[in-house]
Amino acid sequence: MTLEELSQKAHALWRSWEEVSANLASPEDLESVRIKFLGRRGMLTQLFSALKELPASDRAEAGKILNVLKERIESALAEKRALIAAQARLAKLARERYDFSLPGKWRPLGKLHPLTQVRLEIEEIFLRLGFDVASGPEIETEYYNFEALNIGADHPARDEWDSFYLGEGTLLRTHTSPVQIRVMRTRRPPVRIICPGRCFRRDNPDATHSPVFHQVELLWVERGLTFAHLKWVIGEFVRAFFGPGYEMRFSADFFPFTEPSAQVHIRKKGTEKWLEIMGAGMVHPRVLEEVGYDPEEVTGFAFGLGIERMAMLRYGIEDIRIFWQNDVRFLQQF
Ligand code: FA5
Repeated sequence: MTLEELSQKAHALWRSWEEVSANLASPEDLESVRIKFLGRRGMLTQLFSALKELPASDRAEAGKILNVLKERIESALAEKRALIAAQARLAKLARERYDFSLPGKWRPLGKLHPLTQVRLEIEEIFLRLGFDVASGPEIETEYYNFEALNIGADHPARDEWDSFYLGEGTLLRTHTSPVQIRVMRTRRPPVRIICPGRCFRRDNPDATHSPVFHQVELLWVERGLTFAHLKWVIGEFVRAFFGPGYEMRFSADFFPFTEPSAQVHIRKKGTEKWLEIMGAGMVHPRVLEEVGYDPEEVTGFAFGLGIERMAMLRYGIEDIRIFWQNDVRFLQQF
C-alpha cells in the first residue's frame, strides 16, 4: 500500500463515519458504531495495521493522518454521546412534568379525643392560677377512697353496688378525692393542686352516666382560706372555660368530707336552665386532722367536677355514651 492509497482510505473512512453518525439516536447505536470504527477489529484499527505495509519513510506521515482521524472520530463520538444524553434527560423531564393544579394526597391527621382536649384546657386554666397537677392510683384502698374522707362504713356509697371491689379492702376509685389525702399526707400547707383522672362506679349506663368517667379534683389548703376564696376560684374557672356569658349559682349539698358543701350550677345568661357542674366545699376538719394538719391553723376547700359533663356542655352533646364509641365521624368534629 502507498501513502496515497492509505490517505484515500482514510478519507473514505471519514465519509462513511459522517454518513453513519448522522443517524445515531441511542447509546446502543453509539456503542456499535464505536466498535465498528475504533474496536479491536474496527475499520480504523485495520488501517493502523496496514501502516507496516508502507515504505518506512512514509509511515510517520501516514501515522499522523490516522491519528488525526482517530481523534476526530473520538471527539465526534463524545459530542454525540453528550447530545444523546441531553436529549434523553429532556424527554424524561417532559414525561415527568408535574401538574401543580392537581389535588394533593390527603392523609388523615389524628386528633386528641375531645375529653383529652377538655382535660388539657382545664389543666391549663388552673396551672395559670398557680395549681400543680397531681395524680393518684386508679386502684385504691377503702381507707383512701372512703375512710380518710370521713365516709363511714354505713355510708350508702360504701355499698357493693356503687363500687367495683377488687378484693379485700381494694376497689377501683369512685372519685378523685382520695388524691387529696395522698397529697396532703406528703406535703405541708400551703397545698394547691388539681388532679384529673379516671373514676369507676357501678352506675347503669344512660345518657348522663357511664361506669367509667373522668373527674378533676381541686384542693387548696392554706392559712385563712374561706368560702369566698372558693367562690372566686370557681368563678375564674367558669369565666375562663365557658366565657363571660355565663352565671353561676351555689346551693347547699352534702359530702362527708366537706363542710359546708355546695353544688355549683351554671347557666347561660338569658336562658332558663341551670346545669350542675361540680360538687364543692370547705375541707372537713376531720379530714385535715386525719392527714396531720391542724384545722385551727389552716383551712381548705375542694371541688370535683366531671370532665364528660364539661365536654357535653361545651359541645352541646346530649349522650355521654358517644365519647366511648370511638366513632370516627363523631371524633373528627373536634
Ligand atoms: C364526688 O365525686 C365528690 N368527690 C366531688 C367533691 C370533691 C365534692 C371535692 C366536694 C369536694 P359526685 O358524686 O357528685 O361528687 O361526682 C362529681 C361529678 O362527677 C358529677 O357532678 C358528675 O359530673 C361526675 N359523675 C359522677 N358519676 C358519674 C357517672 N357515672 N358518669 C359520668 N359522670 C359522673
